[in-house]
Amino acid sequence: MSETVSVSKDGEIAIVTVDNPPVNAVGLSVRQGLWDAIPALEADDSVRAAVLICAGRTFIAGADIREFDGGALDPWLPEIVDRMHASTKPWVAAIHGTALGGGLETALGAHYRVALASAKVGLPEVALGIIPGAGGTQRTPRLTCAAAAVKLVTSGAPISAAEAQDAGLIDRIVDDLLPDAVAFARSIMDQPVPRLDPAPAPTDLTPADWDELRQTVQKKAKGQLSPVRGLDAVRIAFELPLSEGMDRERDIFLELKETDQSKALRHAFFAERAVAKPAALKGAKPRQLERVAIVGGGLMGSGIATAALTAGLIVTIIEQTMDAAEQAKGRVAANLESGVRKGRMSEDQRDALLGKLRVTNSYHGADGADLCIEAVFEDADTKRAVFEQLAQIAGPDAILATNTSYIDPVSFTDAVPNPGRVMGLHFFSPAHIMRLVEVVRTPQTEPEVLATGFALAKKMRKVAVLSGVCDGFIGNRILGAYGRMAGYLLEDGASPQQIDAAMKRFGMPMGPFEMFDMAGLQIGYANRKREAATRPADQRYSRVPDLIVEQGWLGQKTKQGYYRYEDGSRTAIPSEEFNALLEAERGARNITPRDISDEEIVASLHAVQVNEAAMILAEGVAERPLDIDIVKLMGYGYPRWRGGPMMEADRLGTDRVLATMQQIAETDPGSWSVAPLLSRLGAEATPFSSLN
Ligand code: T1G
Repeated sequence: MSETVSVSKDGEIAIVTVDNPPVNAVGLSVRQGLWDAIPALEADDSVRAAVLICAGRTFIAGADIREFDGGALDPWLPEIVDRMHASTKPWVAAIHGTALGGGLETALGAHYRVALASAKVGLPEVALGIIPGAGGTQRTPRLTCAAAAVKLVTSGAPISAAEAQDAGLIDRIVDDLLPDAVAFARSIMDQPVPRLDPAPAPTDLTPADWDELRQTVQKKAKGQLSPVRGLDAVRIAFELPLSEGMDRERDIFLELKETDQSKALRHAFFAERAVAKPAALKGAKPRQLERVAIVGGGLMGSGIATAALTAGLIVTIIEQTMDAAEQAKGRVAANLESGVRKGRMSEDQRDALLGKLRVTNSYHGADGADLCIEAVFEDADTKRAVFEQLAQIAGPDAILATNTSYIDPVSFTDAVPNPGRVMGLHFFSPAHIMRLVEVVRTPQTEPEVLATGFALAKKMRKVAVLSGVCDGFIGNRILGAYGRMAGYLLEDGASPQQIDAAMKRFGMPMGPFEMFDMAGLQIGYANRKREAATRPADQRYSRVPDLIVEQGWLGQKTKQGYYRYEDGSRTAIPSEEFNALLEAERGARNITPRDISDEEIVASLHAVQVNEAAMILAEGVAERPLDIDIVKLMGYGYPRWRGGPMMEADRLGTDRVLATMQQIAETDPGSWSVAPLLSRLGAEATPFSSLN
């Protein structure tokens, strides 16, 4: 055996236990152990059947993703699964936790599968830019219908044990996993061992149906390759015998594993976990959280309250009047109702969560709170007043957090006693949906307070990234550079629709100008006024964003911004009025518009983000390039299959990004400096991944 696979017996039933914490990934040691166990049990006349079970919290959660960057190591999982399926003695997979990827594929190699009702099964490989590579696309279609197989493979989403049983992937749902699995094995050990029919799986789908399915999957994949290739592999199961289908699946799997998209998605997977362990928090223990008070029940405050309730906390919203407080409660109720409609919770769960919400117009709502979060108007004086009240009423050790998205927390909390308990918790709107939280440390914030912010984010099923203090922290500061460059490109000759279309082809959910129109143009206007005092005198200033706001064009909400909008529609329509304003402004600035290629737009907008990120890293506002990537992936819709701007810079070649930034800086030295990027990468243009 191996140190991760052991065999015991219960009479004539062999129990093969995989024990490879934390998630029983089927790494080399597990594969070797299974490879050896199968023939050993075949040769043991005292064994009539085998149960495959896992120790710890879950059944096998897949291949060991860390092995992907090295060469494939014998024994390969497909061969192990084939060997198990060819066994003359029946194997029963006993599933708890999540049987994912290679885990489900191993279970499909067994002849039967039993599971706890709480178990889930899935084939999430497409989320890693690959497809199942151990028979998942070939065995699933031979056990369930084409639609279910296509959905499992191309969505990557897990399904419950009950759904899997309905789909024919699980034989029985049991209460007490091991004894019930052994009993099940004993009940079938004298029956003929069931085998998958190697013939092409039957289906009534026509070639036209498959083509239509492929288009649907392609549209949903938004540029990602693996879902579409997963569909191709599933289709093969209905056209070729099993052995040929397995070969074709393996070819597609090996091809995708080497793609930039898969490397980026694997980077995102591990980065999403690494951000939770910043060096600054090493050894810091989070405090227990039970009660949260939120000051401000507007869009953000009610979203944060919804997330806190869903995380199991008791929540009090403090508003200025009872009427406003009741309106806040209504917003929370609407958010929870949306969760019911989307099947994320039952009506009873919704009611139970609402039962843990109090609303009040008194700061005494903060009595007994472990954590108070300020989510009022983005104005330092308004926030200062809130913290003065909280400092008087909340407990002396209560953690006091601000949801400010730009302003230095110290600038309005300097009067708070015990400043070590002050931090920023920058949620992204809508706060009950967006997964990113920037946990902002002031120079005084204690590590355990920050660790508590990270623990809160995890309870909310969000991803926290540690940020130091600067204008806009990590994400909005980079957005500032992005928006500034987009404005320059606009003045120099591009149109909003050209810039937005280029960025959507890059993979962004929307372009900068559609995004600004959606968010509302007055936010940027206020920020630019706030920044005016510190803006470098020789930095190019595009007046276009101010001119449109001063026209009363605030974006979607006024049906006119960079685009125009029909009543009740969010569809951005090129605007003659805007174009006229832009032309007039170009004339006033003596700018002769030039043709700007999509390539220049994408390269410029990427380079200035990476350059700003280099400054953020150099200042210690972010710890690692992967922190920057996760902020962009989780908070700004950056295409996950590119891994984030820093991963994209490595893919392009940091020397190319450096050259683009040098060109930009030479053209407009007052607005841009390449020094930060150059100092971060060095003349040898070190890849960012080596700095993680
Ligand atoms: N390989 C290596 N490490 C893994 C891993 C995996 N498959 N899954 C998790 N980890 C690590 C993770 O990095 C973290 O490490 C720790 O385990 C806990 O994870 C042949 C080729 C199972 C639902 O894609 O979805 O099979 O940070 O924090 O929130 O066709 O982990 O502690 O050092 O996420 O309880 C397919 C990926 C692989 C499943 C548990 N399988 N994992 O969530 O814990 S490809 C997957 C998950 C494949 C076959 C193909 C989740 C989880 P550290 P965690 P969790």
